[in-house]
Amino acid sequence: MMLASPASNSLRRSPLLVCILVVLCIQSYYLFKYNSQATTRYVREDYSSKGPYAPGAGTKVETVIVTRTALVGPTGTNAVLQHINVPVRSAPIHDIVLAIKTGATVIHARVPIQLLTFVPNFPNTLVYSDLKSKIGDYKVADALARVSADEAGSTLKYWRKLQDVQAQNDGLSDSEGKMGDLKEGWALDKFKNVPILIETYQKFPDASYYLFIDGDTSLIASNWLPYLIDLSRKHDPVKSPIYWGSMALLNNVPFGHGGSGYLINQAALRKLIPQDKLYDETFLLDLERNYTKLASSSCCGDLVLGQAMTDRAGVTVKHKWPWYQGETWWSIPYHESNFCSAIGTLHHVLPEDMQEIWDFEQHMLKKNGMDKWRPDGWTDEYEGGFKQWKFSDMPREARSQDLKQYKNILFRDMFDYFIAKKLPQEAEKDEDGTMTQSARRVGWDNRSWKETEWNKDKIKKEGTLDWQKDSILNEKNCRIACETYQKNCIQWYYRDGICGLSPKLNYGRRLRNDGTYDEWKKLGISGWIPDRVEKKIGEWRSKCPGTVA
Ligand SMILES: *[C@@H]1O[C@H](CO)[C@@H](O)[C@H](O)[C@H]1NC(C)=O
Ligand SMILES: CC(=O)N[C@H]1CO[C@H](CO)[C@@H](O)[C@@H]1O
Repeated sequence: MMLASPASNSLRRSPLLVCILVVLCIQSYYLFKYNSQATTRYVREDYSSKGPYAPGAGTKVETVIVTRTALVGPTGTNAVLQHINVPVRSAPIHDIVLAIKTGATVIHARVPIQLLTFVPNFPNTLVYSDLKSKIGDYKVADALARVSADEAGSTLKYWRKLQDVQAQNDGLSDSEGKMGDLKEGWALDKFKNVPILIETYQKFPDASYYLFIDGDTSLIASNWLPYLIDLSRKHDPVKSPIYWGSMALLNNVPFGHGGSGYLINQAALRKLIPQDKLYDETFLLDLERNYTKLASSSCCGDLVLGQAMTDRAGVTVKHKWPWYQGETWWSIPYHESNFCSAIGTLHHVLPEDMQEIWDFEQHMLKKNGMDKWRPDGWTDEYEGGFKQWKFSDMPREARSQDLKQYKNILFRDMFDYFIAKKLPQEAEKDEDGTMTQSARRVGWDNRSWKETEWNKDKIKKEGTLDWQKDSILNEKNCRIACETYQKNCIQWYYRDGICGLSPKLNYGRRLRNDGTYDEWKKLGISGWIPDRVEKKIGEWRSKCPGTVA
């Protein structure tokens, strides 16, 4: 007797059904196979071995195909690893080399998010740390590899320690991602800037521009192409030297602040390192030794670089704030002086801020209708980097294009996107029930103290007025100082004996404390005067281009 299920019975009876099932099986096999390969494919240059500018590389670009495999569930659904949205990317800029400086103890906390957000817009990017390593497919160079030990002195102890730790698996980071002693890491940092400059120039001697930033610097990537086109029209990058940044001054040495980023063009680099000396190791060693020696008795590497540019190249940094600036969205003092300006760089950017800034850029590109913008004369070959878009030799169309049509992303936009809705809006009652003009936040630092800070020492100065003396006594007096005695004050901050008053708008952030309300109060209270804030923002906004007053 044969036991047969109804299904196998019907199968036997219907060869057509069998046939259909077999076809379906084969089809789903191929579907599965196809889906598990190459859902997303992208091509990028292997800049770290031989960039398109490297000697001998010619115009041929070495490429690495990165294939990302999607996980395919048994039902054929792509479960994870898919891009949720196709990112909006502005044009990649190949003719600028981006050099990121970081350190082994912070690299994993900072650099990966840079690589995932704005870095792909700068295909020729080099990452420098104090320990050779990799992040994904990106090579990380050791910026100290060429530093002269006899000039650097005892600080290099820590560098050797890092290498021992790496070699012996001695715990560069613990399971919570905390790493080493930051202070020691900082001591090495000042030796890096000049060697990074030398190596970056050697790797890409034909680039028009070199932009140097830190691991906690963010760029508004899309603003950079129109910026560099405009700059190149005014100053030929191979003939007219440029060293631009946010100028700082220490011991009378002017220099571009490192975290804010500084831009150097080829003409300026040639003045520091003549072209015929580019591979002259004796010359380069001499140069490096001179500035390593200077670094060992100096505070910071960006200052040493400023000194080298001034002394040897005869090029002094030009102050180009706020395009280059040292704050992030919540620490920027928004004011008439920056509100309508385009943003080039942001600094002290926490990893989570970096993601938000990237989201903000994508939002603005779409909002401004600039997501598909390309300069006149741009072709697919430039897009892929197969043909070099040289700023020193741009297509004629780009030279005469009206760039005023381009809508840059402004500080105003950042204020609107991040802050406008978050600011406390409602003026509050005082402890004794009287209405005040201020909205407050307890345990919050809005950084008003960065503008005018009244404290115990400052009120001792001759000519201090009574309201200024009183302002440091308590929160109420500080608030009244802002509301009543300073017409241009729009926000205040009070903490034990410190009263900060500011005519600029700063959002700030929560102060860290796990304690009680009273302890929060000790940490500080921030107040804004909503009516004045609204009025001021309105005034600043009316001055932005395209704004009807
Ligand atoms: C290094 O310093 C020495 C002594 O001041 C100077 O003669 C030499 O030209 C410098 N070399 C470079 C490459 O800066
Ligand atoms: C987080 C932060 O920036 N805190 C600052 C608060 O204000 C005091 C001065 O009043 C600064 O010393 C802190 O650094």
